[in-house]
Amino acid sequence: MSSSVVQGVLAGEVLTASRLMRDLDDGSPSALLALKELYRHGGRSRVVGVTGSPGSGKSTLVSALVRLLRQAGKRVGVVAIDPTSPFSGGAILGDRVRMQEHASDPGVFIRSLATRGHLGGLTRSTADVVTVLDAMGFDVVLVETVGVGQDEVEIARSAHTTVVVMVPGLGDEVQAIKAGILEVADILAVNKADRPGADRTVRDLEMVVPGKSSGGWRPPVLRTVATSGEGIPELWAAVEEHQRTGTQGATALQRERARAEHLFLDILHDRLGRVVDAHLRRGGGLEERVTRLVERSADPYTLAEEVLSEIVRL
Ligand SMILES: Nc1nc2c(ncn2[C@@H]2O[C@H](COP(=O)(O)OP(=O)(O)O)[C@@H](O)[C@H]2O)c(=O)[nH]1
Ligand SMILES: [Mg+2]
Repeated sequence: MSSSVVQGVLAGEVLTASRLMRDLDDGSPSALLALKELYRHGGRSRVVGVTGSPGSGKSTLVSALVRLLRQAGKRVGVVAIDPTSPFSGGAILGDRVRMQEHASDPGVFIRSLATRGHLGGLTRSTADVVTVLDAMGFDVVLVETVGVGQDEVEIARSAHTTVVVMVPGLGDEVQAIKAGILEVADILAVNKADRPGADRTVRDLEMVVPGKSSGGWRPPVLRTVATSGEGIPELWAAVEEHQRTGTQGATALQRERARAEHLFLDILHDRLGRVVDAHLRRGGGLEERVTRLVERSADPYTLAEEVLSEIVRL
């Protein structure tokens, strides 16, 4: 089963890929086997993260980028992550509507992920979907995430280039600094630049973006109007410029190493966590240990060491 799935994904079969993504979500062992093989066929897609507050226009911007890339003959995968979807279904539906013009285009693959109800965490599911899209041969994979919370920052870190989307006049720049989102920005897009206050926001952001990195890159602050497509070619030119800067010297390799290390450690920590959970469930030692903690007849540090030594002995 797994090898026909692998062949199908490598051949770019949409149905095979969709089924594999669903099976991965369900934790299917044969899907994992296929993923293991697919990873080794990947590494060619350029992964671009698009992150920012809800309503800042990320989906519209992604859709405009898809249009531009399709005109240039590129095949594009899109991963849209939205925290509100499991409750209403509305946000993902909204994204689908915004991206509807691409829905029947065979050169575009759109996958929506909900942030809740996922096994193994959002970062992992996203990474798995990106691995599949990469193996399918998409030139570019755009990952849309809401720029709040640790998971989203982690996802931004796993992209080759991360675009942070802001809007004029909301004091967003201050919030961005607080949330640490500027640290992950390779490019800042002040979207809704058709609204008042865009100049001011661009100026404010230019004052707070970090200086040049060791690779010689300083995040540019660009204005976009995602609804009209204004500034979108310039935005993509900046993405390409960032990737070119990265490919001179060591920075591209450093980024690739950081992405690989990040994914590897994430999987390892996840697996170790599962080993610990399974051990506690099997041994039934959890309840009893909690009782001792509450009674203060034991401390959590010693009990954690005890559990680890039990696992290592196995
Ligand atoms: N005026 C204006 N509205 C925009 C622009 N980009 C997006 N919007 C609107 O902002 C709303 C939210 O956009 P959406 O792409 O769903 O934002 P997301 O939540 O960040 O994905 C929609 O009504 C869009 O039509 C823009 O550049 N200018
Ligand atoms: Mg959206």
